[in-house]
Amino acid sequence: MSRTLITGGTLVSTTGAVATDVLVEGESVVALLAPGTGAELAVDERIDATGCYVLPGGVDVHTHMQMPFGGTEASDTFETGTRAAAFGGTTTIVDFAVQRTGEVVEASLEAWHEKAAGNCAVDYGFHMILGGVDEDSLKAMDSLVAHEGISSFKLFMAYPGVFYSDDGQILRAMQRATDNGAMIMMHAENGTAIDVLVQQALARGDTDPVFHGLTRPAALEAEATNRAIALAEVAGGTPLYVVHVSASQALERIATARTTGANVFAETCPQYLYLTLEDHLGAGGPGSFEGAKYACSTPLRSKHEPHAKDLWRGLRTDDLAVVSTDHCPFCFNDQKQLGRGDFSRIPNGLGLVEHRMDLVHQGVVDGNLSLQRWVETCSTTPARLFGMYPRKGTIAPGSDADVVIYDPAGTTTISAQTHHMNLDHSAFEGARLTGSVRTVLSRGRTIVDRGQYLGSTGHGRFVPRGLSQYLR
Ligand code: DUC
Ligand code: ZN
Ligand code: ZN
Repeated sequence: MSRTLITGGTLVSTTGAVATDVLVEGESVVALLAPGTGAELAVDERIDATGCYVLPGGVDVHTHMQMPFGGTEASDTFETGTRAAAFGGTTTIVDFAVQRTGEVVEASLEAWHEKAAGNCAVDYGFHMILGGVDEDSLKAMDSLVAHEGISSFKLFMAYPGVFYSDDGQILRAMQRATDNGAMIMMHAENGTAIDVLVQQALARGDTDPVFHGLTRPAALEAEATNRAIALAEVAGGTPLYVVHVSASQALERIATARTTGANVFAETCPQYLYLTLEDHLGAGGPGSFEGAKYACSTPLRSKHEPHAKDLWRGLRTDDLAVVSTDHCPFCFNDQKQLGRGDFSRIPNGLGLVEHRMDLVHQGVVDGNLSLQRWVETCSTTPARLFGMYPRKGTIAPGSDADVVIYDPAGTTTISAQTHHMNLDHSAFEGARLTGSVRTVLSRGRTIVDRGQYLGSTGHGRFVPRGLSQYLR
């Protein structure tokens, strides 16, 4: 079995940053050593990490590779999307397998396995979207938890006629999850009220991309978040994870629930920390279609309100436990054009899987987050929340040797010209960030080094997951 010693770096974990050497044997970490003490060890390779952070590979628990949505399909395949993830220091993704109304859950899961198997550059797991909650899908939840390594289910309070579940269906799925231990992930927006606002806007002739955001007000995210929390309580304390939180008011509901000790958790995404309704969704002003690049749901929020500041605070206080990406890319030149003249037809989603680690590290540089919290929100907690710890999310003897060597003095410039996602634009075009991914190991194998891809399609394996390890 090949042995690699990573020397000279600073190991960053949830508890701090300590000069440590890391010994890898085969696919696993086997020892943490005081700096320099492995000089006599027989190893096949020494990686000099002097001046760099050494951190557990990123875990992005919210991606949609090649998902059919909005009349088209997300433009990254498992192959292109996981390779891009690797370049950005993410070594595990958890993607959403999709069951639509009328489909058999197990068959939908199998179809997702077929898309991913043999195509991934990094390891991957699945959550299951339940687009149809009925007797069969409720039963399937038990079997997926017990036998398939799927321990989380996403429901939608938005998108009536597509993925939407009503409150009765949500309650029933939550009751099932209370019994089998699964996590319910919630897209919390009041979809039926939003649909009314959308129809009214279109009838007025308000068709620009900015109306995508204006018809999805923060109050309707907060209302749905509150309702999800109440339903989880009524269902007996179901573990609840609110996805893509964008609004201060929604965060406030989550924080309140957490003060009662409820097992309520939440994530946000980089777009909500940096991009705004006015400057991005409203880019170019009236008549411009540029903002379509930034149409995602939940939407970007107003820069005149304290959403981004509150979200950074939520990350510091753990009311937001995770930063994921909701990676769901659609190309501007064809796919996003579906919504020209009608914002409601713009395929919803941004492509960000490659840049999450860098964008959140920039928060460390800017003083919004500690170094430890960067690792915690981007790697360790997502692994724990979704039943993959300590195999993922930590550098410790026995864990998978998923390791990122990160140069805090490097620079990353984001551009569609240089990124690796299958996407013809970037939501962060031209952004210059402090810090850069230097080397990435996935299960002991170097898959990225100084901008060179050394991995291979099919290296990534399915990760069966257990129940959440982050419950209170
Ligand atoms: N939101 C998005 O922006 N894209 C995919 C699905 C979702 O909920
Ligand atoms: Zn969603
Ligand atoms: Zn999503």
